[in-house]
Amino acid sequence: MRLDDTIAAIATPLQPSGLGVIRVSGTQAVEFVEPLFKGTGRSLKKVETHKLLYGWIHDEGELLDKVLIVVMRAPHSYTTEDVVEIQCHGSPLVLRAILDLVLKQGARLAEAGEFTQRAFLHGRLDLTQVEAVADLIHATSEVGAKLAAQQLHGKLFQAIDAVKKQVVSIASLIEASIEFPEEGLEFTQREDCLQRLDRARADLEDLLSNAEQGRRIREGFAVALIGRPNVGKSSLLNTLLREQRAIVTTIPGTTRDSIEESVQIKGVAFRLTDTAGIRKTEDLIETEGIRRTKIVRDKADLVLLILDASEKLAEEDLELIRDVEEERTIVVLNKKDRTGANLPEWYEIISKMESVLISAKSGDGCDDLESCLFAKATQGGLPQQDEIWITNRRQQQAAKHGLVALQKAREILENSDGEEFLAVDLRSCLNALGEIVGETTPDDLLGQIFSEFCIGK
Ligand SMILES: Nc1nc2c(ncn2[C@@H]2O[C@H](COP(=O)(O)OP(=O)(O)OP(=O)(O)O)[C@@H](O)[C@H]2O)c(=O)[nH]1
Ligand SMILES: [Mg+2]
Repeated sequence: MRLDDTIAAIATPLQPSGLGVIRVSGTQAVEFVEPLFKGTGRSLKKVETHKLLYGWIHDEGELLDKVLIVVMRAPHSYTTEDVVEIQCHGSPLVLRAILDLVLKQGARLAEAGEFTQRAFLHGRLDLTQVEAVADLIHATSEVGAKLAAQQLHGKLFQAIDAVKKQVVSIASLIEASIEFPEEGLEFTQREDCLQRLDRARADLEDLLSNAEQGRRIREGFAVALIGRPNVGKSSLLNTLLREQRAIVTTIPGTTRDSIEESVQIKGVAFRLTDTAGIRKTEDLIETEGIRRTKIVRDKADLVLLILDASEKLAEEDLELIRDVEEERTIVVLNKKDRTGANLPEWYEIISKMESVLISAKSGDGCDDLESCLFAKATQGGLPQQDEIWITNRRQQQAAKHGLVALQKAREILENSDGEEFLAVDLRSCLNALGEIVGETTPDDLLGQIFSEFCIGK
């Protein structure tokens, strides 16, 4: 991708809104916007950096919109290049017209994530911060957004950098001893190296210990709503979403395909999936639906097993009860309104499992169910203030590789065996850590990360 030209894009959504922003970045940013702007003050080329200017954007004299313009001169901008941002009214037509004028002046339409990519390539953001930008934009929960903000602030970069520095210090001790092999590693040096290795290992293990939970917080906990037909799965989905999202009818087998929607409970995101009711059927579409249900159930972080408390247990219910894994399941006893708020007579069968009596129809008991979901999801911990967690698989995988390399290095050092290979393991650890922050990340992976950004970011 080129770095030497000037790029432009609309940075806000194309929907009627109060404000819209067009962003221009590159050495000719000011030059391209200057002829389009009529302000009260001096020419854009001479104005102070970071100062808001009021005026009009015009197309050869014809007024397009009243705007505020800010020039941010290199290197004090998001991309570290000269940046001009035009704040106009959030009209999709006006935004497109202004962007077209900037492009006509010679700017190139930016690709998805290209502003952020420039910030990364110019060293203003490391790769964890780049990912944090995307995470913050797409965050679906308060806790997820807070973790992304910590990462954007550079906390994960600092944590990884600290481990890297320790590994570098060990590597230089070892490399010195390789240069003078007749001297070898002295006892005190070996002890020193071992201590440093253990500290680096502990720090990395610490970071990794919350990674799975961090990923669930970022993505939202996957919750599968399962049960036999007609127990009220779709009704429950709608009640938890506070929206009539799924079709509900009295006919068993209403839901054929899985439906996924996100909901936030006490600041944590849950991805609820309503599924086709499980039963024996000859119907081809329903059979496929049931096959999908089982996949959703097996992949879910948490399962809501829904039973109709107003009826006797059916063979399908018993089969489902037998199949569930207790630690990730909450049994939902639905249709409380029909039982006079009494537990069903068969309650004994599920009494050892966590259960909540609710009415999906009236919403009665759904607060308790939400609390139960929240408690179960956060058993694995919640980030404390200022705490930094790894939140994506890419970072997690690389950190694991780093840890394995450190463990190998430790074994070699401990057994005083094959010290010539120590440097190899330490370098492979540094390589893995470098991948997390973007120093040694392969180009295709970088390309993939930026392609997932929106245009204008
Ligand atoms: N009285 C009462 N009826 C309910 C309750 N929840 C659901 N129902 C009714 O039960 C019937 C089935 O509800 P659904 O939500 O479609 O059930 P489902 O489990 O999604 O069914 P399938 O999609 O066929 O698997 C509908 O008539 C609902 O109105 C409840 O809490 N109380
Ligand atoms: Mg349904």
